[in-house]
Amino acid sequence: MNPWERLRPPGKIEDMEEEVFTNVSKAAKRISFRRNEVYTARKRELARIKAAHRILRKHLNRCIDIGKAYIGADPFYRDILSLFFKEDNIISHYKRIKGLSNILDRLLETYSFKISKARNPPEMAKYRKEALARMMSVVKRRPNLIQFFIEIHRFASRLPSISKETPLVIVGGPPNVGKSSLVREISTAHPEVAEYPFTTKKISLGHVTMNRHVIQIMDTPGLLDRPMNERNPIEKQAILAIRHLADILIFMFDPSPMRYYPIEKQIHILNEIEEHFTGLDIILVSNKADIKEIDVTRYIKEKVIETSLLTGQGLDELRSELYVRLSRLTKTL
Ligand SMILES: Nc1nc2c(ncn2[C@@H]2O[C@H](COP(=O)(O)OP(=O)(O)OP(=O)(O)O)[C@@H](O)[C@H]2O)c(=O)[nH]1
Ligand SMILES: [Mg+2]
Repeated sequence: MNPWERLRPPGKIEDMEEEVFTNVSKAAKRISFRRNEVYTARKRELARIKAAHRILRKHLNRCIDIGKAYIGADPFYRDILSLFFKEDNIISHYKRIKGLSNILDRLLETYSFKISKARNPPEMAKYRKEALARMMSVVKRRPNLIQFFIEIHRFASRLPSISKETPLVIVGGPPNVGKSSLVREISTAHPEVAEYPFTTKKISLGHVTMNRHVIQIMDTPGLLDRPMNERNPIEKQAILAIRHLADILIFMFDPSPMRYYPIEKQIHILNEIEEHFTGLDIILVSNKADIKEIDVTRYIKEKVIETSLLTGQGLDELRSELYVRLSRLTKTL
């Protein structure tokens, strides 16, 4: 499960300000005249500051929930987030938001007390204005802090929702080999496909039903032929997905004249993955059989399935191979 998918982001400061303003006046209007002017004024002023507090607290609570979700998230999600946001920042910003919430609570308490003790309506109005200004400035003085949580939410809530109970197959390999095309072809997902490399910048998840069992299949950004520690955050998403989630990796080659890398480099990427993830179950696929120029099997001892997403060649073989491998997993079928 993606712990952010059901969370709402905090509003932008301007929107919060507007929401506070409308709710403050609504809250006062809801209180009709009772007993006498002083009594009514007091009730209205208290309602106003409570409304402001409630709205601001709601938005800060959303930030807190986003931070809490990070702290409790599965390591996969935490690692993916740390590629784009510094872990220390997430934690320290989370703590600062909690601090601000306490300040807001204290302001409400202090001014509720002042308003209840004030003797006349002008004095109450003065305290209410002061309270609203101070409450608003708690958030207005920290626009970057709120913005940080808006951005984390924007990124995190769009990450795929992964089930730990269902088998997960990752489709990986060099750029432009047809990873997204395969995921589109065999699963419910519709990742973007284009004739140029580096089209996929984010992981995405689809589902495939096989003999009434649902499995997850993940598209990943292309991997470059370079050492693990030189990979950029886009590629690292693929690596993290393999590390944390992969039950099986479908590694694809491009033997066509349009290949981004010569075959030796494509194999080198595979070797690096194998070295890094010993024991990982890998299905090798040589795609674009319809325009193949190179026979990958000449370079590799292991079984390689030849597929074409244009003609459908090899897809049934790939499906049955996948099923056989999945049947060996304990968590599955
Ligand atoms: N002829 C032929 N073209 C294919 C085949 N599979 C994919 N393509 C084409 O190859 C290009 C790249 O396909 P993608 O599915 O975007 O490749 P990718 O591996 O996801 O690429 P990145 O996300 O950029 O790493 C597209 O123009 C596809 O239409 C195939 O089997 N045969
Ligand atoms: Mg792609």
